[in-house]
Amino acid sequence: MESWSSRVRADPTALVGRPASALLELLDEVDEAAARRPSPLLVDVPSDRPLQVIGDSHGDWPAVSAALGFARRGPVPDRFLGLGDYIGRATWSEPDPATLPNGSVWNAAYLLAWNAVAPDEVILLRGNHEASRQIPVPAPTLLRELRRAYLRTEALALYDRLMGALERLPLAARTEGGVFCAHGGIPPRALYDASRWRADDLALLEGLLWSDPELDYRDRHVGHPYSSAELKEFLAAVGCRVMIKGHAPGHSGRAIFEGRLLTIHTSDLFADFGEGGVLMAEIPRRTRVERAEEIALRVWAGGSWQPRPVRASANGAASASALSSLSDAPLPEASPGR
Ligand SMILES: [Mn+2]
Repeated sequence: MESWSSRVRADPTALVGRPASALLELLDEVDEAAARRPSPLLVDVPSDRPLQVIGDSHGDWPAVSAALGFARRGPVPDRFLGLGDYIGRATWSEPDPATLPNGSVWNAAYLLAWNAVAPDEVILLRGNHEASRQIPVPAPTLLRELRRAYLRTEALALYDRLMGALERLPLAARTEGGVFCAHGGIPPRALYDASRWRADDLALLEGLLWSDPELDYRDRHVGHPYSSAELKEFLAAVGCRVMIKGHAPGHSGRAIFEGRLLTIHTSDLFADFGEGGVLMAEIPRRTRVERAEEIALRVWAGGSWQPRPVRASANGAASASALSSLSDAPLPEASPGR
């Protein structure tokens, strides 16, 4: 019989309605593939092909499968990179809302299956939600989604296996052309030198996975604001000139910090933030990228990916509405669906 990993690659919902043994079989294949290859914290990505990048997807597997389908449309697939936060629907309703669609489970299974068979072409970084057992996030939903999708008695074991697979993912990537990719921010200054990075360093996790540019900073209980000057200094230390990230959505789709920092989100949850839309970014096949405006943005509209130029705002502030409902920030009373 065809493996579960190949069935899920063809259709992320292949697991829907199937017993837990199907997901476990898939995770066995994912674990075996991971055991066969090195697991660096910082991945070096060749710039011999375009790199298609997605931001926070939070269970929006229709957007993610459309993005990966675009990256793999040609005979030689573009490389593809996920900036983390594949899980967690952040519905904020308690205890188990009927609207919770289990999307985190199918999204994570789909991406892990692709990463297992094509690790050099489908690169997945960790987001703060993938590190939520090291640094907790408020109201995470993966366990609740698993309890809806499977028998309650099976959910904890599945949660442990799925989180275990996600916790192996690298923390950051660096393209040959000089684009640094991470979920949220930059490490503390003592860790600008990536040879000092250690897997169990919580300060490293906090900096890369939780921090926000000072323009979007709002206290999330963890993470630090970073300035344009600090970003510039860090990028020079790792041999890069531009950074692409997800996480704080206030400037999603817009370049800030003098064209050095681009934020994207790839989820219906964040379609109203920043410049708006479900976004994908193409880092061109180029040996030297100097500015975020050289990155090609696409927005999902009417069933296809439409080009949209990257706009730079010198140091413009995020809109008040964006700042008032940052994901993972302390929550306003009424924020349905976030
Ligand atoms: Mn995040």
